[in-house]
Amino acid sequence: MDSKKLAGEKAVEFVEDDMIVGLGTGSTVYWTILKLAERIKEGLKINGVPTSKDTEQLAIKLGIPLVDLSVLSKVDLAIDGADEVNPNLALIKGGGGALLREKMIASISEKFIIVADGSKFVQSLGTFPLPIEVIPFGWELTKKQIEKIGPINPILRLKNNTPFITDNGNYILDCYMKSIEKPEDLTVQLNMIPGVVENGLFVNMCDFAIIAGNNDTIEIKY
Ligand code: ABF
Repeated sequence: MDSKKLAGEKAVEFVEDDMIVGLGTGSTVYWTILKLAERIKEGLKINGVPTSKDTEQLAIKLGIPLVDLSVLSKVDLAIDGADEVNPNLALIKGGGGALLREKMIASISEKFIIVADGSKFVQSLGTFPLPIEVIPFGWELTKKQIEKIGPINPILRLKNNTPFITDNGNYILDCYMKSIEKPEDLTVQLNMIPGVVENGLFVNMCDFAIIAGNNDTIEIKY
């Protein structure tokens, strides 16, 4: 079986009746959402909170009941993908551009589960470019401020030769580094820069990661 499908579907085993479930974004959690919809048809009672407009549309299409984040103070369980996962379960997320809503929902979730195929599990973060969401106003200045932190090499993300716009109307700077030695320090440094809305480092947030390997194997990393 496709390893994204295997990891994505496995996460549904942790969903229970009456939970508020954070619905992540991306091609792995897509399988989680499909499976959840199946379970709902069989009688599972949950409400979902989508982390992006794409996920919201998918959930509506599949008949998953949704609840607005504004009326919540917590989420029971959030399930999401990642671009990189290290052995401490620090993550790079945001390759799909949804990192801000993903982080907002993960931050109020009692449990946060990552689903990924084995290629995402790395010894050290940073091979995947770190996405940073910035406000369009003065983004060039924000980029210069980010560059002062060190050799981070932020590049404006483009789509069809124009800036990629997030669901929140912001831009993304993708940062090319060799490796990120201290993700907890870097996330604080980045978020202190005015103009930075959020960065794609998720540190001390993930409770466990469901990693699917070849030959239909699954490993749960705590
Ligand atoms: C989202 O989807 C992101 O934070 C991440 O960029 C991506 C995960 O990749 P995939 O599509 O491979 O699941 O969760």
